[in-house]
Amino acid sequence: MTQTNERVYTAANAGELREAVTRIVNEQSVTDMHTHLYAPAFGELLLWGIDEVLTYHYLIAEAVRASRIPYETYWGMSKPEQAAFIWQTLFVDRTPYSEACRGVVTVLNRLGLNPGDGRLEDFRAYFASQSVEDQVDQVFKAANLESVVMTNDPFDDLERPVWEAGAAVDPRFHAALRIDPLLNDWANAASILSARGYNVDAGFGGQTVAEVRRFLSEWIQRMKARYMAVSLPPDFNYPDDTPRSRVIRDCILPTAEEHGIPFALMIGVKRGVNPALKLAGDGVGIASVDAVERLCAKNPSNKFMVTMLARENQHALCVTARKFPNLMIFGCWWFLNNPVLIEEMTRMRFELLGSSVVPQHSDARVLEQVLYKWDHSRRIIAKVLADKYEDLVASGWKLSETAIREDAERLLGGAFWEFLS
Ligand code: FIX
Ligand code: ZN
Repeated sequence: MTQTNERVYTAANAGELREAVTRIVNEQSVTDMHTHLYAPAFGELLLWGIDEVLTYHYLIAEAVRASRIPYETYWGMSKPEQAAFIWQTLFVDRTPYSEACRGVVTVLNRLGLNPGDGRLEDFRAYFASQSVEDQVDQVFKAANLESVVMTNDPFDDLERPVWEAGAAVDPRFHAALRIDPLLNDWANAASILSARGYNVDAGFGGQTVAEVRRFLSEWIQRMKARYMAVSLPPDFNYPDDTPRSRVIRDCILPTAEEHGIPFALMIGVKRGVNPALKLAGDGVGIASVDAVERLCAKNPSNKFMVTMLARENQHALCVTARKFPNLMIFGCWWFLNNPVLIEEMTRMRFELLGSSVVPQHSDARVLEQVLYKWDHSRRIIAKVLADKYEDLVASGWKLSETAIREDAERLLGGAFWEFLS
């Protein structure tokens, strides 16, 4: 749509496009549709500050690898000692150009601290002078974030009581009902539900299906969950004769449809490849996109959001999204969240799906990480978009600033909200 007097780009002024796209993408606020952040009402579950930034599990893996210290030595340290060890190993003894390290540098820079010459004690002093509420406001503003979606686990004993107490949750933090135990550890989940008063048994006898659906419905309503989500191993298959398929078919899909919410599947994580690294010890495996195709084909009244962890799965996943309007693909998950792979995936998705994709989520676990994750990703999204626009105007199209704004809005949040609505 073109408005009068607005800037229009054609082959003649294509040289000015890149600057305009960068500006517009930077001005566009973001809905971050998958994070591990919590609203301040969740107290200590909301991680923030330099020691948390430095002890991110991505950095733990890099520091233990670089230093070759025994795992027990690392885990035997206090959190401040771990943070100081990682700072020394990855930022003082080495040049911090890995993506996770560069992320810390960007965070410090965006907070007005001096990553190059600064000392850890200076950074700590800055964070000690902030209140968590002010820090949330400041970080949301600096990252140009409109809202984030949390990962909310009704099986977590720290999180559950906060919901049950009816805590007032900052409206910038939306909920997502995360249900990994139901799908990845059914026998255990069934016994937890049974202990909590649901008439559930691991053999699917009696009221099990209705009771699991009651559990899901209660939590969707209590959290006002925007979607249900699970992470799955590379051997995820659907349908098959496992309890996982049964729970998906009989419990999750009908409940998701009843509440009009999507089911998000994050496929391809090999949990605990190196258990000694704890949260940092998960790996990746190539999965089957056929299972996603079958889910979408057999359940046209359900909405699915899918991200896959293996680079090798990305092309087939894009093709599947072209076939199924009830599938939204999202984000460059975890080990894919590096510039080389974000650029490759974003380019492929734009070429195969236009703006019908959620190109990125942050997966931030620590508040300040949204500063780097969005800063780095916006830069790549703008770069790829400018490339596509340059090709388009060279082919004869007239591109208005309004059209660029509409694309940026869709890519940084609109496509997600539209898919939910
Ligand atoms: O399962 C997930 O949501 C993953 O994103 C996490 O478990 C993972 O540890 C992570 O933080 C990746 O970025
Ligand atoms: Zn995650």
